[in-house]
Amino acid sequence: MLIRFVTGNEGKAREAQEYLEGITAVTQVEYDYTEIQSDSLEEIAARGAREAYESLGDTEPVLVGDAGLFVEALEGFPGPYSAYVEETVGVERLWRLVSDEENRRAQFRTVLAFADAERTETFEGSVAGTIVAPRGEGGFGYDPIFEYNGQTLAEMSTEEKNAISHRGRALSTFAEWYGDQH
Ligand code: ITT
Repeated sequence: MLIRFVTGNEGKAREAQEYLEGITAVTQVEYDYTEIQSDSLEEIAARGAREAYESLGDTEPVLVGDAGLFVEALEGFPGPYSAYVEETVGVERLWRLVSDEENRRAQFRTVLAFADAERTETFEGSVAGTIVAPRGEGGFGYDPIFEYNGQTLAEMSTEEKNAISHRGRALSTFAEWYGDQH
């Protein structure tokens, strides 16, 4: 059995393999699927997975992931636009925008979409935290401004971050479902 993980990032395919050990093999495939404009990660990932499955030749199932940071006071912004906002607005300016707000709660969310010949299914993982002034040198993206239990994700070791990771939680939920099917 084999699942094709659609990503430009080899590390993500390796991480998926760790969660699916003993259930299925995972290979990385690069495919530039259409990212539809939507405020729903589920819809973006599901459409991407369906398109990838049909374009790559309908053999092994595919898995597509989409993630983002959802700030409560900003109605979920930057959400699905997180990569674009990181490149344009930047993390420091996003912090300044949120610093004026009383409610600084935010969630990181990952949605994984699975597609095969019969179905498209989505699986979610999330972690709740608080937006703070940037601290820490580790991690990537919004990690320096996302605080969980008194530490920003950029102040945590890789092991500490992985233990609470939204991506890891989505992968566990998927692995449990996929394991039950086989
Ligand atoms: P793919 O090749 O897998 O599509 P991507 O860069 O589109 O990678 P994601 O969908 O996983 O990445 O995440 C979108 C953006 O959300 C990413 O560029 C970061 O800005 C942010 N992000 C996601 N997960 C994060 C995390 O754990 N810590 C900090 N920022 C994160």
